Amino acid sequence: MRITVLTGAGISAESGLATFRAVNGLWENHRIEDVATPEGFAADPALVHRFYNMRRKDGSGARPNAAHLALADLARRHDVTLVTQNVDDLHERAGSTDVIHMHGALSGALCAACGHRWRAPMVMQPEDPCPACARPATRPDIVWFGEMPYHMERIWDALEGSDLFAAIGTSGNVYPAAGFAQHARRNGVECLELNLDASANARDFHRRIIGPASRTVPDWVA
Ligand code: BV8
Repeated sequence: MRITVLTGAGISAESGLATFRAVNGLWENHRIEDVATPEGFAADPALVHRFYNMRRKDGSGARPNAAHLALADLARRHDVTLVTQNVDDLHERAGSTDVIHMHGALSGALCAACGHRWRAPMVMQPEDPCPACARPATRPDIVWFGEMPYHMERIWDALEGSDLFAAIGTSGNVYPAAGFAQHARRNGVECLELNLDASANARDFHRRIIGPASRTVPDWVA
C-alpha cells in the first residue's frame, strides 16, 4: 500500500517539544511568524539565532516517542513517503529514513551569501563565517514564512500516487501543507487525520482518529 504521511508539531509534543499552538505561536513574547521570517532575521539576526539555538538544544534533549517509532515500523511494511513540517530530527532518531523536511531542519546551516549548506553547530551566531566563502552570512537552513518549502514537486507526486494520506499532529493552519489533504482528496486518495482535536482543515479528511499520537499512531499502524 502506498501511504503519504504528513506530521506536524503535535507528533513531537509528547517528546516534550512545545507545539506552536501550545505556546500560542509566541516565543519570548515575539510572534513566531515575526521570528521565523527573512525580515525578522534581517532585522535581528542574533534574536533569530537565539530562537533556533534554543530549539536545537531542546531538540537534542528530546527522545522519539511511540508515534515516531510506529511510523518507522509502518515504512518497513508499506511504501511510505514521510513528509514532516517539523524541524527536529525525532523521525530519524526513531529509525525513519529519507524523511522529507519540507520546512528544513535544525541540523542544517545555510550561507545566505553563497548558498553553501553544512551541518549546523549546536549554537550559531550572526558573525559565524561560512566555511565555503568565509562571509558572516550564515542562517539556519529553515523555511521561513514567505519562503518556498523544500521538495514540493516530490510531495505533490507522492500525494497524487498514494492510496492513503494521513496527517498527524498538525493544526492545518500553515500552507502549502494545510492544502495537502484537499489535493490528495481531489486525486481520489483516502484522507485520514490523527489529532488531539479537529484541525482547521478537518473538512478535507474522510476519517479522523482523536487522541494523543503516542497512543493513536501505534494503534493505527498495528
Ligand atoms: C509559502 C519552520 C510561498 C520554522 C514553518 C493566507 C492564506 C494561505 C497562506 C498564507 C496566507 N498568508 C500567508 C500565507 C503563506 C504562509 C502561511 O500559511 N501562513 C499562515 C500563518 C496563514 N505560508 C508560508 O509562508 C509558506 N511558504 O507560502 O511560500 C512562496 C511561493 C513562491 C515563492 C516563494 C514563496 C512557508 C511556511 C513555512 C513556515 N515555517 N516552520 C520553524 O519551525 O521555526 S511553519 C511552522 O508552523 C511549523 O513548521 C508548522 O508547519 C507550523 C505549525 O503547524 P503545526 O505543525 O500544525 O503545529 P501547531 O502547533 O499549529 O499544531 C499542533 C497540532 O498538534 C494541533 O492540531 C494539536 O491539536 C496537535 N497536538 C498537540 N499535541 C498532540 C497533538 N496531536 C496528537 N498528539 C498530541 N500529543
